[in-house]
Amino acid sequence: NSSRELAARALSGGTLPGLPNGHFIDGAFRAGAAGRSMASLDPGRAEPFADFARGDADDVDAAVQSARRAFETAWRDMAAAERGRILMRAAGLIRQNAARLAVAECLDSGKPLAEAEGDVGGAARAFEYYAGACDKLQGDSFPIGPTYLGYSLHEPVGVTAQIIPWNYPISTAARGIAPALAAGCTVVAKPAEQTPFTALMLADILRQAGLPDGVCNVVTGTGIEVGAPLSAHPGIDHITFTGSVASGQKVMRAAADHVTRVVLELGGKSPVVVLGDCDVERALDGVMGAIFENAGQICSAGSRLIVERSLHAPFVETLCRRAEALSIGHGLRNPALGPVNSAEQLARISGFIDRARDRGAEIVTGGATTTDPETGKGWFYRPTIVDNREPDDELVREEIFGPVLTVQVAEDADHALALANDSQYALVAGIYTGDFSRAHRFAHRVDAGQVFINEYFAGGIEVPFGGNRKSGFGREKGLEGLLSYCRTKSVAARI
Ligand code: TXE
Repeated sequence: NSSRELAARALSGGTLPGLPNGHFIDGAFRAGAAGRSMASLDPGRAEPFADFARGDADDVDAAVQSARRAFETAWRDMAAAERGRILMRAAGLIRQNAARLAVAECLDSGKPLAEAEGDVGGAARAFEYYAGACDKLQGDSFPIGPTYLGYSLHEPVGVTAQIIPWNYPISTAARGIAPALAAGCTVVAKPAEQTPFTALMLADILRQAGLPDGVCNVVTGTGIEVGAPLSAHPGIDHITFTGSVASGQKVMRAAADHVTRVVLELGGKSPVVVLGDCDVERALDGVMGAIFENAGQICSAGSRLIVERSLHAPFVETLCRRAEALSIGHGLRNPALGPVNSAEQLARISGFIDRARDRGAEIVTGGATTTDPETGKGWFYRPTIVDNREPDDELVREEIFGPVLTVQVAEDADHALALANDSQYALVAGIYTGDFSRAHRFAHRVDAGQVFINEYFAGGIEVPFGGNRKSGFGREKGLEGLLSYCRTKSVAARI
């Protein structure tokens, strides 16, 4: 199919010709105020493949002003059905441009091509879902007596900032931009400096779909030079941030100065509980995907396996065999496991494992860096499993953000629940069991924003997503994600 052909060409040419270079402000690509640029690196080869604009506070300011103007003159008061038509056209254009978007995503992030294709499909779904929701944002009426009229309106909050990480660039952009636009808000998006291209391409697609100039702007550059001035800007009314706890805390502090609303989607250390009565094949597939998809660089990765003692030894042994059989290579060759995103991530993962080795950890498979077998290049880490970890071990407590699974042994379902809840994070949790009651008892008692039963990562744009504890707060996706971009105004009248 066309993305495979385009991938083959990008692989031999080392880049994808025609990638955008410039910020997208007020409906057009333009160089930054300071005219600087920086390079994006292909993680599969550890080499630069394209330049992009390196923005600063002046570019942020231009984008916020453009978004404010567009909010007041073009978007807030457009008929909701017309907003929906534009978003639906954008969904169609995302699908038409899926091959280019997937190859760009793959070069930028390193992820396997099939996963990038899945992310692009998910981005189109987000626009379809919220396109249909634009004209259903209805308020309430209130029973305050026969001589009164009381009702509420869902107004758009205004200009929103979207600060996006490098692990799911297009899907995180889409799941924030689509509901913001549907609610009648305008957008200034800042993709991660490691993965700037698909957000820019998405903004251009929205223009082609008929989005008025200035409604969706994208400023590229670093967290310090673009993200920080964006989150501190007095013209921003709402910030959606996805990234590390440390950067999320900085964003929240900056937002406090102007009492700006924030939604924070931070890290995770999510448990996958496997009980002795489960469908073992299903659980094996689920655990493999939970930790090795996107090389484990997923906020909701299932990085803590908690397995009942009766299953422990054979389950871990089969996992090891499967992990060792995963194909490794450049994302554009569509392996099972691609590189990690950066040299920094690779060093971080290696650091965790080297320290664990010094503590005498049982690294039952993996535990080493590697390279693309075809070229000897790239930032790769072997799929790694560390058995019999204690709850207070660094590997169990900290988000590693790589293909590293820890194993803890549970005596029974209650013990498994206690281990699952013993974390500073609470993003998602998974359970594999054949017992319906046990599954739902776990779902009620586990601390998580989303629970997966018998299929890890089940769900889609329809299902609210977000965390508790240090995983953040606020919910994206679903209708709750849409309401996050609205503020309620109630009206009471004596009649
Ligand atoms: O994240 P940052 P990093 C976790 C994961 C990873 C670690 C470090 O554990 O190993 O974070 O990754 C922008 N004001 N996650 O350092 O810095 C930045 O430019 C405003 C989990 O790359 O949080 C980028 O656009 N913005 C995670 C975005 O924040 C700032 C996804 C995320 O980068 C900023 C990524 C600032 N002061 C990493 N500093 C998840 N939840 O999925 C940086 N940024």
